[in-house]
Amino acid sequence: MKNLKIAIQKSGRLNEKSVQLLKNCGLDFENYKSSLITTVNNFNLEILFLRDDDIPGYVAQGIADLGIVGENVIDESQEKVTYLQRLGFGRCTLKIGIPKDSPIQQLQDLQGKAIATTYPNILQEFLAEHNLSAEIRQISGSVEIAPGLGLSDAICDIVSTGGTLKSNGLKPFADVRRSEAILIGRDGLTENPILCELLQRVQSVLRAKE
Ligand code: PRT
Ligand code: ZN
Repeated sequence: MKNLKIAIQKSGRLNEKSVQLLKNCGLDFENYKSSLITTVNNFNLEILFLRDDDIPGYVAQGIADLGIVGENVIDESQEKVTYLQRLGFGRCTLKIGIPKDSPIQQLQDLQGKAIATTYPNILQEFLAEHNLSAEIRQISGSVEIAPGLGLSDAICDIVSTGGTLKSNGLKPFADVRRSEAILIGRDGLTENPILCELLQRVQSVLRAKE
């Protein structure tokens, strides 16, 4: 039977738990840091190690059959993929943050303001849902320093402990969306027997953790 390919994050916050989940499923593979693809010795699966941002696109195009990635990244990519299983790790919330001494008090106060983010699509959707228009300043990282530099009135970024907001003189203002790691698949894969076996193993690993 033809191997399936699963894309996981190469390095970063989801890498270790993604690798651990696959190992807990009984999959035997070498986790070489330098190789971008590895074959599982005892299962019809190959593992691709990618930047998380590339995973939804690879899966949507069918270059990978499966992927493990944060919901925030899936949403922002606007790629069409199938949610197969919520994985319960990588939990975080995309939030709007404002300076501690900001005059902004309610959502309406964001009208016409500048908001810095690496998530322009999700932010745009959130603003539209609330009938707001704001200037979205898309930057590629270190979003939390933007207000202090005068680049924006607010930010929209991932928060987990809130420590980064705090240490940059910001406070959480509104929740935009929650996120956790998700096992996704390309469309039309659901009947595949290799996937069915893998999904059963993933679900029993998750159940054992409850
Ligand atoms: O290199 P690559 O592109 O693959 O990785 P990346 O740098 O884009 O992502 P990475 O590894 O930082 O995060 C991968 C995924 O983990 C994210 O897409 C989220 O789904 C999830 N996740 C969970 C987080 C966090 N928690 C998190 N705290 N992603 C980012 N952060 C950052 C956030 O951007 C902010 O700078 O941590 C900071 C805030 O953390 P606190 O604890 O100070 O609030
Ligand atoms: Zn990324």
